[in-house]
Amino acid sequence: MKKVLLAVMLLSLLVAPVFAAGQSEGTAAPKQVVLRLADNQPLGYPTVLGDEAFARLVGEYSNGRIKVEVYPQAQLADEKSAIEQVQFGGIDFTRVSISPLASFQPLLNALQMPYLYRDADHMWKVLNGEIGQYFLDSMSDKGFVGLVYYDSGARSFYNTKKPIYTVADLKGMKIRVQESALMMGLVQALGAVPTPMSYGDVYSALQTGVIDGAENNWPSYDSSSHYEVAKFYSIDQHTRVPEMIIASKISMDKLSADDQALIKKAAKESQAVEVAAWAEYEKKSEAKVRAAGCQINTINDQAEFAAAMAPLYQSQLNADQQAWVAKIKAVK
Ligand code: GTR
Repeated sequence: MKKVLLAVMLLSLLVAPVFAAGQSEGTAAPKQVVLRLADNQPLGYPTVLGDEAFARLVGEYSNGRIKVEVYPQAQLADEKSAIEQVQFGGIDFTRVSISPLASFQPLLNALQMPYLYRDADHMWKVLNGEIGQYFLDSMSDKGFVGLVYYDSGARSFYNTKKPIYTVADLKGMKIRVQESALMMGLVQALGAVPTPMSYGDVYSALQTGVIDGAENNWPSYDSSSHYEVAKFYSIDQHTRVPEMIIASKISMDKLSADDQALIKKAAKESQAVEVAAWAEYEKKSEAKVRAAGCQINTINDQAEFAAAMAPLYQSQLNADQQAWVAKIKAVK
């Protein structure tokens, strides 16, 4: 018994300094936990507003005991390395596009196939229903905890050269894609040349002609200032790629079950803030780039684009993912 007591005392001496931060000596004040969240979008961007709502709610539900610090604008890391660091517990949370996340959990590709959703309502029914929850839960096999989906609208092509009306117009164009095999395949299927590149490098690559174009939603086209150097935006809305906040499983496992639950609840509740901000920002961004003189055209024959990309449903997906796609399409 004495030995056990001694061991416990020794252990507490060793461990005490680690947990001492934020706890004044002699009081029973609970120790403060500080967790970091990385986002590659700037302050004021809808996802960052969502992150901040999440942080606020975590603070509220834990009576200030858990503090989530939001680091926007890729201050902590670019998107891919933020995911890697979350996997290793170096960063506690990150808000990312599920495109690069699918390199870590390929199942996610089933959620972001070209022209998969009939419209935004269909996507939200899927994401906020049982299917979406299954995919969030699937992240735990890979060292993550999937917390919530955020809106990211629909992505379209833009470039420095000319308006795109048909698939043939894209032929041979060098198009930057996210670091994702599916996105590479998508651009290849249209006869263009995919160039995977981190988001932060795209502006100068467009400016110097290393690439001819890229693809993204209105808010990113605006906030990245890509519209300044790539003036032709052609609305084909080839894909809706949701975004997700993931937590590090290593960080979450250090917390009590109650704390994990309050974090999950706060993340889910922050979705409403992001989605509302998204709707507003999308309109503002479109108006801003139009006013800045960008040449914007709508691609009338989206079916031509969809047909060119249809083989990806076979070539990029295994049987399991294909079965999920069928379930997603069946959601009414
Ligand atoms: C944006 C997304 C970013 C990043 C970027 C990209 O829509 O919010 O996280 O994935 O696209 O194209 O790299």
